Amino acid sequence: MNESLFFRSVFISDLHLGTRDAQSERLLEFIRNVECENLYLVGDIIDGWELRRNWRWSQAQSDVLQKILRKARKGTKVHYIIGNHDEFLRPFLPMVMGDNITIAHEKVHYALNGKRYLVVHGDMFDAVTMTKKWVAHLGDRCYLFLLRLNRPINTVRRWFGKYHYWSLSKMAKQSVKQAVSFITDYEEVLSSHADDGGYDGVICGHIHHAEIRVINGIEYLNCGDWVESCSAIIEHYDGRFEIYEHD
Ligand SMILES: [Mn+2]
Repeated sequence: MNESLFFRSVFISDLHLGTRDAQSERLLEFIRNVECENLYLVGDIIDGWELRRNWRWSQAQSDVLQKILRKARKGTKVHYIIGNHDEFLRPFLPMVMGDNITIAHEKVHYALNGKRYLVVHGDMFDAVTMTKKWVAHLGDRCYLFLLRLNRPINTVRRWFGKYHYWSLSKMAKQSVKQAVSFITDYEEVLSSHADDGGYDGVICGHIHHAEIRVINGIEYLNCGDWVESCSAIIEHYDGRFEIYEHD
């Protein structure tokens, strides 16, 4: 990718700079070739958790920051929204750095399509989603246990003349499946939060799963990440939103 790409807005999240997993080279390639009016950094940009444990900061990671600052100097509005891994910035918010850089908990994006989007990392809904995740783990262990119970249960059933095989574990699996739908829960919780705030949609990150879909009339857009998938949400000049995947 050598030619410049022009977008109205670019949304990226979960860069996790400061970790060895950060795809800084590929990110650098993307940032270098992209031109936009708005650059949203949707949380977990600098991984303060990891830096505290194990300092890993490469030249490419510095270059990423330098390229972002350079964009701001040349007129791109840079909106840094903090996530859970960059919560060390929390005491200083909201923060304005010069004309074009702001750091905040959340932002409102006024899109070309006339709609209003809440831009937020999304970690504050962990309490809700994590509880379900815990239930899911519990469910998984229960499932194995139930699987072992299947045979004795059916033996007992046969004693009572019921020959049709009935699977307790199969029934349990249905409910585990629901509990495991962590991503779906997350997506639903975030879009209903945006709905409550009167927004048309939400643009977020956090779960490293890029997505654009409509949930109960609310547009849900997730930037994905730059650790594994190297994806972004882009707003075109014709008002369309799209998932960008860096190859
Ligand atoms: Mn996060």
